[in-house]
Amino acid sequence: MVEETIFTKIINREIPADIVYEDDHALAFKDINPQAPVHLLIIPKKAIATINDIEEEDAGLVGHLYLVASKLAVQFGFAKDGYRCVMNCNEHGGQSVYHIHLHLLAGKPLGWPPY
Ligand code: DGP
Repeated sequence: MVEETIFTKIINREIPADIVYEDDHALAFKDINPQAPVHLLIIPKKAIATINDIEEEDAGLVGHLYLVASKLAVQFGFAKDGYRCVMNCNEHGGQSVYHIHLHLLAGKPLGWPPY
């Protein structure tokens, strides 16, 4: 069984979040600690701990997170200027919440590489 994280509580409305998108399979909300002028998190409603735990049957769901990202890019008006989608994995990847999430960062030219 996957351990419940703060993101399950956000999905279940047990704790507040600034939700910007929801459908049957995904939720998107503003990051509590933004690293860019726009910093959204797009999560599946299904609790998957890390990228390592994604299974074949989740392929469509993970692809769906990117479709949500592109919709939000249009909605927020930064599709043309550009943006970055990042999913961190485990300690060296900088993952702190063990429920996969796509960071969507935008609103300024973003530096690369990220160190
Ligand atoms: P990561 O380090 O890749 O696991 O990213 C986790 C992100 O989750 C981090 O940028 C901060 C954000 N976060 C953690 N707790 C909360 C919360 O309670 N609400 C919101 N909106 N974001 C949170």
